[in-house]
Amino acid sequence: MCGVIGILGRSLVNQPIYEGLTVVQHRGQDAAGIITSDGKRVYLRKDIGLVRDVFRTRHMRQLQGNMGIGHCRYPTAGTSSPAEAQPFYVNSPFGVALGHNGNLTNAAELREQLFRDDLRHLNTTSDSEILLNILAHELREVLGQGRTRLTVDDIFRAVTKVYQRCRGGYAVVAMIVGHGILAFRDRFGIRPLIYGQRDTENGVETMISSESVALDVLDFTLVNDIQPGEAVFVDSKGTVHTRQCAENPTHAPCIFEFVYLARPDSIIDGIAVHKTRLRMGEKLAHKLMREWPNHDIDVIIPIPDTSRTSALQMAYEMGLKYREGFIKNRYIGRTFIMPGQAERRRSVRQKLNAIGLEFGGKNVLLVDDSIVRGTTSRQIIQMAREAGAKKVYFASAAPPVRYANVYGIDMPDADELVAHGRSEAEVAREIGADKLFFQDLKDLIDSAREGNPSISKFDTSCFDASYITGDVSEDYLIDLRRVRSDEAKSKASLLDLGEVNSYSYS
Ligand code: PIN
Repeated sequence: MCGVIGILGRSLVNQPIYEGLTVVQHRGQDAAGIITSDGKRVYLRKDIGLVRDVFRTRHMRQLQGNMGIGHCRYPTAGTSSPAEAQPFYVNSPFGVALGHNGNLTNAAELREQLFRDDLRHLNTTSDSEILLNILAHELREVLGQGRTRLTVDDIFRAVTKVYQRCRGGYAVVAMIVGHGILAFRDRFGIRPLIYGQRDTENGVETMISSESVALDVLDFTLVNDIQPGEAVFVDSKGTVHTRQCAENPTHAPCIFEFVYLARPDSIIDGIAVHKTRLRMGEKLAHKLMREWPNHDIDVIIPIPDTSRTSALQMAYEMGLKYREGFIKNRYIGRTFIMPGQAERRRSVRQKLNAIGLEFGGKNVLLVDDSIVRGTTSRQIIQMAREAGAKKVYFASAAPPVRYANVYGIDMPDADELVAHGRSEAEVAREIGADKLFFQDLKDLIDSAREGNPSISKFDTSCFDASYITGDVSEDYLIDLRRVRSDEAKSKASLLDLGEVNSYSYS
């Protein structure tokens, strides 16, 4: 997953883009980049690392101009190297830069097309480079011969072509030098994208962001979510143009944003993430009480951080004590987004420590937002036992994650998911829980939908294998496995040591 920011301002945008990126940093901590333009030149800084480490004062000084886009990245496909950091830039037509969050499901076919038909060479494994080159190609096509400026119509026609060619889940910010900032979101609206405005003494500024929380923090007022298949273009004078550019747009946002990815203080497609997590806790509590009316749970303990909201509401509904029993070392990265099983295993112990007196002699219900690989869950249950718990029960605020995600979440391959091919009882055994409760998928969907009843569908593919784009074949998943396995990633990063990227065409 990744975070994107775009700003068309009335003064330098380097600082607000930087600040916006720090707010969406939870979406990707592997690499960061900002590209700005003063209408004549572009200025780009990107590298591996956290936003605060990638940008130094000397870089910020060079990022001149009133428009720009920024990106923070975790590699969902491809490798981790400076060359794969976003935004990407091509110099024709005009100079176009692009960053995105998501994953293309027809990337292989598009690569071939770009090389054979559009005569464009790609030099990385990133889908962003594909999207950028397709956008640039289509902008060139709509422009035709002899014209030297794009009209708003041209830009929207080019986006229409991009939608016709690119399948999958993607939320894109782009900058067309001398023209403005462009943002668009796949026709299912799988990945989130939102925009807002603020007044300054020099006029109105517009900001695009993966999540509304960045608008809040930078004092922008939310205008709207970019609708599935919609494109928003902010011209260099600051006027906002919007148009529906896709055929048959259907809204099916990714439900995992609400489970774990998004910050709780964000509102996505009109749904407050925090409230969704409260409702998830409420519904899970009711399920547990239905299935186990005479439970002997003494205390509910969240596994920090995301699960706290649901765990608190569970405790409230069940009339039980809620206690913080695990203390997190906040100076360590999130387990979910650290490549490599060995590192993952080591990091859990460094990351969490149990407060013995909350566990001693008690039957505890541990609550987490989800169970993915099950490795952390297993170790945490073990920690609870070592801290003296009598019985360790476990509740997952999400249903069992059983299938790969192909729309931009760095979910492991299905074989690495503990619930893949296993019943709930088998998962309980695998992770060592005395009892295990999963959220029902219907309850998860209702938890989100109650926030905006006009959304009738969500992408729930990692729970039920129903891939909303309808083009995910077994062959595609096998190919994905090859790219995503930990082994593939570690091999790729070895190849990248020289920071040289190449892509060969058969
Ligand atoms: C962790 C959020 N959350 C914790 C991510 C662990 C699955 N894992 C998904 C649970 S935090 S495992 O709140 O951001 O710290 O099933 O793969 O072991």
